[in-house]
Formats: sequence, structure tokens, C-alpha cells
Amino acid sequence: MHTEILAVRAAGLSLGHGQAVVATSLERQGDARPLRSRVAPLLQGALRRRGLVVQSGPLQAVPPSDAKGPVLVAATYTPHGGTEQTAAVAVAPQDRAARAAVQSALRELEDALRSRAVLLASPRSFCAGVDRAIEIVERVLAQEDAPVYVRKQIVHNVHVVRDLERRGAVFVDELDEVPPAATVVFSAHGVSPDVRAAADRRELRVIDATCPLVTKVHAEARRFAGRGDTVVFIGHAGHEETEGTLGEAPDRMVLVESVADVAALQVPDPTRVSYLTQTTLAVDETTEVIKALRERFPALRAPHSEDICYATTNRQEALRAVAADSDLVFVVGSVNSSNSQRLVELSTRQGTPAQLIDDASEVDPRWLREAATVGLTAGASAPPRLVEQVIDSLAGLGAIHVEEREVTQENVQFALPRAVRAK
Ligand code: 0CM
Ligand code: SF4
Repeated sequence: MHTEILAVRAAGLSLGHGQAVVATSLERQGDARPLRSRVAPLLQGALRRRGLVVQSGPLQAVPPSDAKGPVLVAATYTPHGGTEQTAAVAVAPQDRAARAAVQSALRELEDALRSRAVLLASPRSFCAGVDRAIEIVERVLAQEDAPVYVRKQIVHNVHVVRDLERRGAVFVDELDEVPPAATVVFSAHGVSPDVRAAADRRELRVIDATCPLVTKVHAEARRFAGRGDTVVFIGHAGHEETEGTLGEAPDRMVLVESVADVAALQVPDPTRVSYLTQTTLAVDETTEVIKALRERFPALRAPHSEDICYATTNRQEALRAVAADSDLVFVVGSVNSSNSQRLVELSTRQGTPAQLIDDASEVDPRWLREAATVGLTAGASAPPRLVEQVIDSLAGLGAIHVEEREVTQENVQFALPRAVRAK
């Protein structure tokens, strides 16, 4: 990597100590057109991890005759088998620490340069329930002039939430933050009857974005509890879906998270036990818990059809087809996304290290040094464009060969609630 110190031509660009602007594209004098910097997200992340406050945008470079303005640390390189790439960062002229941070981040990128295979799991990314939930918020935003409130994150993804926030959605944790008579959207993960009652009391206009596959589990909870069963709910404590479903019959439902929990279960009548599950669990782990339940309660009754949803199952199957042949797996998704976390665990159980990343800026180039084959997937709430961004960043480190491994095709679609359907 050949590094130069240049000046930046950008009117009004003034940088303080500890601040940096990463070039998303770099135009040098005499260039026919700017060169896009594919590694910009990687560089942003590497600099943030070094404590800098980082922004990004297109930059124009000039020779360093004007020593007053920000300096540009610019590198051009042609990785083996790849095409010419650039990485450039503007920092304040006297900010030696920032300049050292940039040099060290560039060395980190340099160490990760190589050609790679990228195994792309399919299906990945948005499921029908997430598509529907986002579209519901978009349509309500288009319908209403007043603020549109959303109870909890509409789906567990920081980018989706940020994007809808920019467009006017107001995310709240509880309904007492919503003014009386306002419009509120319930998230894809569902709510307990108590929450519905609280919305009624506040006379809120409720638009329900609960995924129909979560609603199905709620209906089973009511039915199973109604016939006198103890309903064992296999799920994760504290998750919104768990809280919502348990709320359907709090006196008749018990939560188990693991095989160990099954051993400790006490029920009033062991001949009247049924089970339900969260929709986004690991299929293999859940099978073990159900087996343990059946051993303890031979008359155990099952849901009519699997509660773990098609999207969760398919993403796990697809990752299986990829992880075994990868040196490292990236799962695009947010930390509170259960289905994304299950993908990370699945890969790890298969013996392939996996990293959960919100976007390409969270890829630490040091992970890539030895990784000739990278597996890539995304949880059901992670936007597809973030997967594209990761692929693009990897392409900035050398030639890549992308192979998509599709285990099945998805064509599930859910109807929108009547309140937001076009007239
Ligand atoms: O349930 P989980 O945490 O996986 O939710 P998510 O928003 O990440 O994914 C979609 C869903 C649902 C219900
Ligand atoms: Fe519905 Fe499954 Fe998507 Fe959750 S992951 S929103 S249950 S389709």
C-alpha cells in the first residue's frame, strides 16, 4: 500500500483534534473521475475503534501546498488479482495522534489484502413478517400528519429503526410515552393482552404489525390453556415475543429455556401438558428440549404445526450449507435479534467462528487475515443492502469470487392489515 500525505480541497471542511473524514470516493487532480473507496466502511470502523469521531463523504485531493487545511492520508493499492483501490482519510493538520491512528488502520487493511471466496447463504435477510412490519410503518407514516409511535423496535435491527426514525417514526418502550388518542404501531414480535388493554384505555389508534406467525402461537397459547393444559413455552426470558406470548395465559404457562429447565419443571397434572415455542429458536436445540419434555411428560401435546417459523428454519439450513466450507462467517444482524444470534451460535457449534455485525464498519480487518473463504448471511431483520455493503468492502481487499448457495426459495407473503391497505 503506497501512502501519501495530501491536502483536501473541500470548502468549509474544518476538523478538530480526534475527528476524521473517511473518503467514500477520492478525486485527485488530473483524474478523469473519482475513485470510489470500497473499503471506506472498514476504515470508518477501524478508526472508531481507535477512538476517533468519524464521518464520511466524497473528498478531493490536492498537493499539500496549502498547509493550513485538513491533511489527507491517502493510500492507493492494487491487491493481487484485483483492480486499483483507494483508502483515504482527512484529519486536522496538527493532529499527530489521528494521523498515527490512520496509518495503523491502513496497515491493518494491508494485512487483510488477498483474494477470497465468499459463500453467500440463501435465503438470508428480510422475511415476510419483517417486510410486512416495515411496510406497515411506512404506510402509516404516509397516512398521518401527526407523529406515528411504534411500541418497541418494529424489528430488531438498528438500521431499520434509524431509517424509520429519520422518516418520522417515534419509537417508545411503553404506551405511557404515547399521548392519548395518538396512533401506535405494535412491533413484529407481538404484545400481551395487557398491552392491548392499556392501548384501549388510552384510546390509541392501534395498528398491529405482529407477524401472523407469532399471532398463530398466541392463538395456540389461548387454546391450549383454555382446555386446561399447563403450556410449556420454550423461549428466551426477557425477549419481547416471549413476554407477549406468556401474557396470553400467565397462570397456565411456564417458560423453559433449556434441557436443564425441563428437569426442574413442576406441573399440577403431568398428563395435561403441551408446549409451544418462540418463532426464532435454533431448530436443533429446540428438538433436544422437546425430547426432554416428552421423556418427562409422555402425554405431551404439540402445536398443530411447528412454531419455529419458515424464515428462521431456512436461514439456519442455508447457513449450514455454507459454514462448514468457510474459515469465518459473518452474520449481518443486530445484537438483540434472536434469529441472528441463533445463526452465530449455529456456525460456532459447527466449528466455524462467526461474527455478528450490524454492518461492514463492524468488520475488524484482523479477522480476515487468514480467511480465504468467508461465509455470509443475514438475520431476518437485516436489510439486504447491508449484505451488499459487506461484499463490496471485501472486494476492496482483493478479487472475490461470490458463490451463492441456495437451499430453498421463499415465496411467503402476508397481507397487510386493513387499516393500511390502499383504498
Ligand atoms: O425475534 P427476533 O429477535 O429474531 O426478531 P427480529 O426482529 O430480529 O426478526 C424478525 C422477527 C420476528 C418476530
Ligand atoms: Fe415472522 Fe418468522 Fe419473520 Fe419473525 S422471523 S417476523 S416469525 S416470518
